[in-house]
Amino acid sequence: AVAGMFLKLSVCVSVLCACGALTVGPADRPVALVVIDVQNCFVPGGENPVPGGADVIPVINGLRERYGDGLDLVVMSQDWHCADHVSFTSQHPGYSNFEVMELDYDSQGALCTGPSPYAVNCTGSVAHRLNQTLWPDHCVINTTGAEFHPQLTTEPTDLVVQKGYRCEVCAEFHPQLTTEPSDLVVQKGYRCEVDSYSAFFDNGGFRQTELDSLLRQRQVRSLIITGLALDFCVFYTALDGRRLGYDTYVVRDAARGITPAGVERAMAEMEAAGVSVIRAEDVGRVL
Ligand code: VGL
Ligand code: ZN
Repeated sequence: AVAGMFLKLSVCVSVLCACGALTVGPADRPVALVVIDVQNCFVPGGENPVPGGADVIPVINGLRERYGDGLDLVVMSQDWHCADHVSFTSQHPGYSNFEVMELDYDSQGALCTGPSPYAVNCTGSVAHRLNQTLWPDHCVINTTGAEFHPQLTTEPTDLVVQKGYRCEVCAEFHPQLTTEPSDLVVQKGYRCEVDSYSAFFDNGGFRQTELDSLLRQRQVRSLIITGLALDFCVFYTALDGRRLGYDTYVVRDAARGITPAGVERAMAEMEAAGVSVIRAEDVGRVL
């Protein structure tokens, strides 16, 4: 990334020297490719599939070939849920997949809505009511060290049988997606009691991921956002990116949505918020 920045800086400087009047374009500061949630759980065959989700992979792999050539950083986000995450239909008896329920939180972001086991630290006054779409279990953190629920008593003499890890490789990146050690990986949605569509904030705006500060440290100006799902995680990441002051682009053919109506609404809201929707073939103009 540093080499890429220097290369770009020196090219800019020499162009400026050569033809003084040229204005410094948006590419005078680093550009990040942001790859949202391209995980097995979100492609057909996974637990929470986005129609055509796998089609974004070659497009994204192609975009990242410009790394060092105007593209300075690749950010990968992962939906990274507790097995009993509040967004899972399985946690809400009587509800169905894709139904929307209301979840109440206090001012600190503690869940006040029972009967979730996480609704224990609420101070009593509801400060936020969030609409929560309920999803099939997906993107469950897969470590053998996954902790027991804090309210569950455990004893060293217990015989522990680990079972029911519903998606062994679900939270891993899709195997056809190119990844590099220099990628910045952001795991989101690991607070069990609140969902997190955006790679910047949870859905209540209670907590921030480290993404914004990492991008600021690297002086990133522009975000090129791709991935899944266009009407949820890509959409909210793009709105937050714009709100945080980044020049924000969404690559339409490097993203897929869950529903056509959702995609239509997301596109309109993004454009209204100042996010540019572009095509992969136009990314060169942004770099
Ligand atoms: C997503 C639904 C639930 C996404 C994540 O990545 O768009 N959608 N969790
Ligand atoms: Zn999720």
